[in-house]
Amino acid sequence: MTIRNILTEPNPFLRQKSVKVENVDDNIRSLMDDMLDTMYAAPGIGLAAIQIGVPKRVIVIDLSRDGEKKNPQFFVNPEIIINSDTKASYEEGCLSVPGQFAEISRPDKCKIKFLNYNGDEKILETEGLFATCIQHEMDHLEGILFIDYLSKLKKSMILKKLSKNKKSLERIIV
Ligand code: GNR
Ligand code: NI
Repeated sequence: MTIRNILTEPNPFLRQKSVKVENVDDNIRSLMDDMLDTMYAAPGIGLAAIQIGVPKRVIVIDLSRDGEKKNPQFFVNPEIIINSDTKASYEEGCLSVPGQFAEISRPDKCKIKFLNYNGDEKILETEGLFATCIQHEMDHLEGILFIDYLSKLKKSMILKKLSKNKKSLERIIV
């Protein structure tokens, strides 16, 4: 179990499409363990493998609150079966877009099919924050970030801030 470095925008890696996992083996389970540690350390409620530089269709999510029992959930090759027509909007953030938040509207319920930690096929109906989070993570598998849903102006303002922060960080490190 290792805490890995999280890639941040702008980084062309984050725009890559992740590939399907052929077999949920010990290598994939080890990746999921590292992702969970990385997500808890950040801290965040979800993480896609591409965020630690691995372009595979793997997601971890834990929506348990502080002080509650941890509830890690693993999703390999997730597919949306049905999205609701009704939308809900949540203030989203992303570990790959640090310090930036915006209201994003998405279907408020979605039914997904995926493989779990053991490679068993599961179907799950999600709503509320869970539905938002799984859709946010599934976007990462396609190289999409929540800022892509914003107006050109808002998006460019965020990207400008991120580049500025990255440059000042580099100055501190160098
Ligand atoms: O930690 C996270 N919080 C969050 C809040 C609202 C909507 C989505 C998220 S996911 C984010 C972690 C992350 O970047 N996952 O890719
Ligand atoms: Ni994210």
